[in-house]
Amino acid sequence: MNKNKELFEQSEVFIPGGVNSPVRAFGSVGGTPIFFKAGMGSRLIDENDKEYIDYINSWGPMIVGHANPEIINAVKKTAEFSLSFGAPTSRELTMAELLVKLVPSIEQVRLVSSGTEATMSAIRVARGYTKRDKILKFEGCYHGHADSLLVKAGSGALTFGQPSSAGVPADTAKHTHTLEYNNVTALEECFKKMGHELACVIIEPVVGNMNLIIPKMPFLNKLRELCTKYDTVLIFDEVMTGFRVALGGAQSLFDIKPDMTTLGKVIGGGLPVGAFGGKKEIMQQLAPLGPVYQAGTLSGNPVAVSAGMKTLELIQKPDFFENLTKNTKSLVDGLIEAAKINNVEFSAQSVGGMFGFYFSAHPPESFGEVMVSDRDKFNKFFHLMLDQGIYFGPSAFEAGFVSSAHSMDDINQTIKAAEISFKKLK
Ligand code: KE4
Repeated sequence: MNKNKELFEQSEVFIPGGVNSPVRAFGSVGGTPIFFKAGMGSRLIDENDKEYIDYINSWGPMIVGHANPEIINAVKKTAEFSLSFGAPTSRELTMAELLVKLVPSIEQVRLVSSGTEATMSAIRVARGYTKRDKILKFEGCYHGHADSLLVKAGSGALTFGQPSSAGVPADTAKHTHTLEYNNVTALEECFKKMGHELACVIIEPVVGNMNLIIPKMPFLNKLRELCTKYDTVLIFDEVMTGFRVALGGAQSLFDIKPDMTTLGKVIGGGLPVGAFGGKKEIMQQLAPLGPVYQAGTLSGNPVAVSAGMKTLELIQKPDFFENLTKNTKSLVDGLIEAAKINNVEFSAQSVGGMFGFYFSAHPPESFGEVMVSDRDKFNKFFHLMLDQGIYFGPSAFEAGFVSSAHSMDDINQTIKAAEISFKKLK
């Protein structure tokens, strides 16, 4: 009996859709989700004891691989002194100091327990600071599941073809405007029309939630210029790109200084940590100092922060991102070559330790272009690779991730499996 099937059927009885997060349900790729029981380095083991090379990394956090001994020890040591206090600890001070040091645009930062909390809070403080209600996001970008942000969202919301969610009051959604990513003209027109009404713009500075899309510099520069001109808060949602594409995040790659940054994933090392921060004058709006309320029982949780701190320590090692970027590029180049040999229309690209691949001639530059890539071929390829023990994201709208635990053997094994898969796809 396939234990994954058994467990999934049981889970569907007690958990909506059998999962605690929709993208895990394999809804768009079909088939049965894999139930994992262990991870080690670049590998995962499922309940049937089948081994996989993992390119999801828990959607980003596991950047130094699964069950990293130094992180596990840090968590064990902290846990021995209780799991939570609901009071300040020196550990979260150390984390805050480190985030301010590594991300210079952040003058003050507050820790929360998820990326959603980070973006939800950043939007609220931007609205409180500017006393404006309207916000601007980009079609296909996903910023977590707060009501204001589930409007033409990406990731799971896109995977299920429901870019806007039920349950979000029209009165809420009406304050959220969306534009096409990388469209400078649309941006200029929008600001001309409502720039003075916009509290903030929130953007994925490298998109990972409608698959991977790289911004065009004129677009990012124009965005920065217009936000400055209209006193609109520019929020870089670096929950996925932070400490993933570079030590200083995407903002360090493009040399653009946002007014606020949201973080998550890597800064928790696999445990629940999110953060939002930015200009001190904006962050001072937050309770208990200012009128914008925001709170959390487990915000800055010492055990979660210890996993994040150890992760951030490990990724600061010399050449960490150089090697990660090189290995990720080797994977992408190998996949492109394997597809070319088999005459399969395919493209792929990477930024730091994240990558995207598409069954279209060129990497997409916008939501519209993502939608025309061949999803049926993606789904077939996904399963052909999964059968060979290669675990990519179960959606054509997700980016993939390489960790420092992925060896060149792992990557070469993946490319060999891709050659077999592309041959079958022809
Ligand atoms: P969480 O609330 O899931 O920690 O973070 C929300 C979030 C915010 N901003 C960006 C740019 C994000 O990518 C995310 C979450 N990413 C998805 C993966 N595409 C999480 C996976 C899931 O939803 O299960």
